[in-house]
Amino acid sequence: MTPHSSAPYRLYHYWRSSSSWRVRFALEWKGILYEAVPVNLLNGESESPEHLKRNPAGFVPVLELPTDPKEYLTESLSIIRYLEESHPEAPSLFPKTPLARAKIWALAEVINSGTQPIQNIPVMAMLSSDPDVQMRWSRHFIQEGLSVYERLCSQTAGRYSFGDELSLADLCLMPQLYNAERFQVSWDSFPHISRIEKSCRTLSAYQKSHPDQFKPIDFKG
Ligand SMILES: N[C@@H](CCC(=O)N[C@@H](CS)C(=O)NCC(=O)O)C(=O)O
Repeated sequence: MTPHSSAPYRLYHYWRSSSSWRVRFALEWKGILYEAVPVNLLNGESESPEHLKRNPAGFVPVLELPTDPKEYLTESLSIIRYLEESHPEAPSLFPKTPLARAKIWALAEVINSGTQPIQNIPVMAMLSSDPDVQMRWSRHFIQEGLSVYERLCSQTAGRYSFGDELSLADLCLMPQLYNAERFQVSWDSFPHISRIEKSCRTLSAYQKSHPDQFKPIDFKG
């Protein structure tokens, strides 16, 4: 899908990748034009020489900058920080004080380092080829991650994870909840997460960046 063909940024992404959704969400929130270029994680495209030149890990997302020569940025949180710093005029995703920023980074890292990597496709493939084993593993670690997030954000949450302003933390939490749903993990017993999710759902940036908007028409499974 190419929402804006003359856009300055090009985002290599996969529709269901939670790390990709974080960056799509940030771009939409900040109103930054981008062209979304799909990279298939299921058919070897992410391991192709072209993609490995963009990211040696073979992961998405990758943000291509309109520079000459082209620059490729990897790691979703680093990309979002780059967008924040290079578009300071656009709505911010980071609170002003160092203490507040440290708290939203901590929440983001509960997902980014402590939860998402454990249920990445290559990790699951190394664990077992049995889908039931993979399911039990993922459910366990998603449940754990969300439980930590709930307790941590109980000190800070308002409408969103940190007060009443959308932040990087929410951009990490929403895609993780999408994964939780896929793995049949409920967050009904987590009142803060439930409230934050309801708030985010109403945002047009959430809706426009949602995986459903990018799902290939012929996708089966
Ligand atoms: N820490 C990285 C994680 C990136 C990542 O794990 N991407 C996944 C999709 S969410 C991926 O590309 N996996 C490759 C694969 O499944 O083969 C980031 O935040 O960008």
